[in-house]
Amino acid sequence: MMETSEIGYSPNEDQGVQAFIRTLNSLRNDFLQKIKQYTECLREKIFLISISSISLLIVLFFYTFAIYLQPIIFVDFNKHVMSKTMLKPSIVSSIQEPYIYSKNQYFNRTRKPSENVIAFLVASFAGDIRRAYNPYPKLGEKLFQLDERLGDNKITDIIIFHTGYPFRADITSIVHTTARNVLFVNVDHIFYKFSPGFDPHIRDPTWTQKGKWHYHHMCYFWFKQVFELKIIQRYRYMMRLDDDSGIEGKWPNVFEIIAKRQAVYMANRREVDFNYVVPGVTLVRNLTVAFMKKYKIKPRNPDMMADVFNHTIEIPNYWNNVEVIDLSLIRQIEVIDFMRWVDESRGIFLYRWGDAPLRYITLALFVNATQILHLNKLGLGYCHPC
Ligand SMILES: Nc1nc2c(ncn2[C@@H]2O[C@H](COP(=O)(O)OP(=O)(O)OP(=O)(O)O)[C@@H](O)[C@H]2O)c(=O)[nH]1
Ligand SMILES: [Mg+2]
Repeated sequence: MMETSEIGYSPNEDQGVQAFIRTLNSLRNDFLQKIKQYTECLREKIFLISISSISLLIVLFFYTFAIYLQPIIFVDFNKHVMSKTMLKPSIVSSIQEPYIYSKNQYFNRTRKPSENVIAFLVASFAGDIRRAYNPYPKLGEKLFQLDERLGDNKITDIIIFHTGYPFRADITSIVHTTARNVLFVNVDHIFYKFSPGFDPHIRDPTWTQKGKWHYHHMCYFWFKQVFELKIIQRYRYMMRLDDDSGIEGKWPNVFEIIAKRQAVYMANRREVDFNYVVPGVTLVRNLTVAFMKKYKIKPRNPDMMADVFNHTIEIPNYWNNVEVIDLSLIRQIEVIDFMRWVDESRGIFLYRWGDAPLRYITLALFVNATQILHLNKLGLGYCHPC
């Protein structure tokens, strides 16, 4: 105290300093407390931001992945070639058809299937397609004509592949129209399928007839699916006839002719699909080239293959509203591989590659010119529409 007095401090002044120091200490403690709270709060926020960023990154990753998996507008055929699944040998798959109704069953009789078959595809009357109609009355007329005009002694089975549900009256009227065995085979279980990976929900077709994708399904059916059906495996030759087409005049037994001439295809007249009508149809050439390269295939029919490649804006086809085909062709491994390539390229759904040009290319790849017979050269008449 004496010393402080000596150096000029009074006791009151000392107390004042201490109070000031206490205030400072308390302020400092408050400040540190606030800093601590703020740091904790910041840590919480950083944690939340990190979680949000990680979630965002995960979402972005899956989004990019999903985009990558979407059908590509231009099919990368080289990548296709490298795909591991491509190297697996193929086998004919035989999908069991769940609903078959046959005339034999109707008359409660047993009869062996014929060697060959005449196949139709129709849409049963339904209200959920744009142009709903009942195809069976007209089909009945077609079957009657076949009995009259085709010289096969009315022994060839008829298969009516159909979607939906024919009325009982439609079935009975058909089975009484023809002397042949008739089988009604429901194909709902396959008809509405798409090529693997194709998303019909987010895409619009370049071509629509009846329903949005119906025409594409029809092409897919006649190009590939029909040959995978179990019921088809028992037959040797298949004649396809559309319900809007007909045979005219007297036809000989075309199945006998094709067998005798050791042919594998009976062709209708040549037509073309123009790229400006069917955008993307010419892209089928890329797939064909990649396929030939991969399997080192020299086309068995160079003229037909040249026809595929020599016209810039068009792809040729045989108008296969009517055709006769040796089913053993479609059972060959390399032919099945080609069909699978087409399927996996998704070209049928992306570009509406028709079954007719695809069949033409199949023939160009695997069938000699001498193995193809032509209706016009045989003098066989045909009508469409009729
Ligand atoms: N079940 C079913 N059958 C169909 C459908 N579209 C076509 N078809 C049948 O498939 C066959 C071929 O169909 P079309 O409409 O004649 O097609 P296209 O032959 O390419 O066309 P055109 O050359 O004009 O005759 C016909 O017998 C049709 O009845 C469909 O959406 N569902
Ligand atoms: Mg037709």
